[in-house]
Amino acid sequence: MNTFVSTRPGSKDISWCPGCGNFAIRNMLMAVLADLGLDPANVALISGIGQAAKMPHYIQANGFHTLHGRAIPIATGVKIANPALTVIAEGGDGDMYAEGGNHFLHGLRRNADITLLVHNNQVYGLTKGQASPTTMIGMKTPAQPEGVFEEPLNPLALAIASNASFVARGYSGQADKTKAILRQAILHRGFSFIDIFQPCVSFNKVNTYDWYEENTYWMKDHDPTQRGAALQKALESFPFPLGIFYRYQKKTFEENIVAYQNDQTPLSQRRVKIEALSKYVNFLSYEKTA
Ligand SMILES: Cc1ncc(C[n+]2csc(CCOP(=O)(O)OP(=O)(O)O)c2C)c(N)n1
Ligand code: SF4
Repeated sequence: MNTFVSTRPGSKDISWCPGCGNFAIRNMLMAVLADLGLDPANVALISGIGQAAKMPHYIQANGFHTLHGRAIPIATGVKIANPALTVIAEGGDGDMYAEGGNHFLHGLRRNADITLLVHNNQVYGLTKGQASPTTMIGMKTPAQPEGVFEEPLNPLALAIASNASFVARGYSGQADKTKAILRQAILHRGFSFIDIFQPCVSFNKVNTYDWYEENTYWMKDHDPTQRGAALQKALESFPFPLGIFYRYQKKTFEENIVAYQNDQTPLSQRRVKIEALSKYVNFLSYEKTA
């Protein structure tokens, strides 16, 4: 069995707080990747900015820590360049739903064969607990001292409404069931989205481990092929359902692009044909006019 280790050569420390839900998500991911027999050389972890987004530093595999909110387009590009890679995009609720909100929407529509993990701690952890798009109404934060008054985003309902191909919610405090979802998400061909509740023990004193235990439940007898029922489940709250809400198989982004229609060679292994390009961009005969 291949192993995934949590340190990179030369890395000294980890900046997550003791007790943070991120540790469990990292351990689940390493265990599932190893269990699937994947080689770290064929796995790419792509993240934006935030505490959750530090994951590529804490798992030894290919990694790209990019700009705030930009993990999804980079992960899509990596997958197109080399479809043989298992590509995981990952970050926090602020990173993916606020700074990266636009990319989240279009990632759902585009259906590249990547897995998206959102560590949803309902605050901005790295910048000390300001409200994120999923913070509950009424919660007081350092930047919202009178309490949050905006409607929280419902990422699952949004994903199902967009006809995303795999939509699920897990909880970092319940590893076995969340690991089973993660495994199915990675095996799913297409864009697999999992929102994972992840307690921020330092800056979110409302949504604690106890709060999640009391306010979530695992769905039983839910048929994830039924979109209407999935949407109905996604609209439920207090308690919030956990599990796979919706699953739908359709053509992936890579399968739709012309470059792969007659040639399966990964783009990363092809030579740039300057002569062919010059047909479209006549830079070879550029002349100075002034
Ligand atoms: C364009 C931009 N805006 C704001 C910031 C500051 N910033 C860094 S991390 C962060 C919030 C991260 O929150 P979240 O994505 O929820 O992740 P967490 O730290 O909770 O895991 C912000 C606002 C930044 N680095 N770049
Ligand atoms: S601030 Fe919160 S999210 Fe960040 S490492 Fe600490 S507990 Fe985790």
